[in-house]
Amino acid sequence: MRIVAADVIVTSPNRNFVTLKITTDDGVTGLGDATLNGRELAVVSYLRDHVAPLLIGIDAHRIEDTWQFLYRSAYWRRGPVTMAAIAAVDVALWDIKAKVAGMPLYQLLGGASRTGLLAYGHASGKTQDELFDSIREHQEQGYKAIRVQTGVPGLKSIYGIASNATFEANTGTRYDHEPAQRGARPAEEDWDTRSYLRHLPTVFEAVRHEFGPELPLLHDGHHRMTPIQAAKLAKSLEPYDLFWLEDITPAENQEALRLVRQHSTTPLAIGEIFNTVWDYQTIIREQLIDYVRSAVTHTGGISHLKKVLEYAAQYQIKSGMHGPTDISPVGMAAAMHLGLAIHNFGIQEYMQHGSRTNEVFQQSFTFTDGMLHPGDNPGLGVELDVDEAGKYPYEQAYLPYNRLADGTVHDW
Ligand code: KDG
Ligand code: MG
Repeated sequence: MRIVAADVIVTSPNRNFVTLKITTDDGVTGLGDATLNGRELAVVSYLRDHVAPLLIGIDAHRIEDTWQFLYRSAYWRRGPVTMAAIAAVDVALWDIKAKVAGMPLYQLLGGASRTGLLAYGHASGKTQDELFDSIREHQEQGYKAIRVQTGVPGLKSIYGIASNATFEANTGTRYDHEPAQRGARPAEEDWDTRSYLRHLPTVFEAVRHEFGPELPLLHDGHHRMTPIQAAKLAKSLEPYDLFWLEDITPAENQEALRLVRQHSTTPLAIGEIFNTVWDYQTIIREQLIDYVRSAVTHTGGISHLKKVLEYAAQYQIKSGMHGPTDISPVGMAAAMHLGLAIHNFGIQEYMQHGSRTNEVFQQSFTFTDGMLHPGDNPGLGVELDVDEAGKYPYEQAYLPYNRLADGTVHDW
């Protein structure tokens, strides 16, 4: 079964997505997500100009060999662009193999280890009232675990707070459709770590008081603290029993988490911007984290992320795969098949895509009573409507960034 075509499809229904579609000589097609938020076209070029021509004629069943060929023959290893491109090829080939086998992909990964995947959604509010409303709204949608992000007094706009969210009247869904705002330049936000560190514990105290001790609560620090500030934050949130505290320091410095561990038992999650097992070497071996945040889309696909998660499993570290709206439905389905099959699944992030995205990508995965399931269609269970995708050309969009009061550019 030889590959005869590898097409890169860019579409922007509610936001930009890059999808690789591989076709074999017997007409089977497979999809892979290659969306790199804010840098989408770099991956498009990598795939179109350098990878697609190499795929023609390859045996589509040789997934591991194709992975190793793309990773090693390039000479230039790792990095988000390379690993997103390899991920798209890998996932598309798994999709094809599972379709040919007539099975949902999770069956080829070892079969189901559970009946469904616990998902968490994003609640947020500038004020306490808005935050409480948002938590209730998520509970009404079925979410059994909730990420809490809050405004900070004195700061005008903060990433991940509801001003970015859009309410879709036709579906009744609120979704964060463009944290990467469309436009020629990134939006500028403000930041003050000391105010944030003072304010956040008061918010979690109020949330626990209102919603009780059972509800799993998560929080994302978006890489903004120094190691000692991160340690202080983890310690101050300990009484509120978080499910996890995410990205408390910039990800490059793995050793930073040693200091945090010395001061707190708050569980830690990191890795949404990591792309290989090497990025996890210290923090897995030294047990400095509790959850691996990598997405299939950004970590070399199912083949590589499965290896990372098997390594993590030896240290009782679980998965917490990245699942914002910039992971396409193809990438989300891949995460669900992998999450259903592995033993050390922890939780899956799930923000809901907008209705135009759902028309472009027809999906068989389900979200019921707070649990995700990839469905039982052969393959990934996602198909791309190419005509529908063609209605929405690429639009330049960037994630916002932040500056301190004196104008200094701060960590993401
Ligand atoms: O593309 C980056 C965003 O998706 C990211 O900022 C979202 O931090 C995020 C999360 O945890 O979903
Ligand atoms: Mg995050």
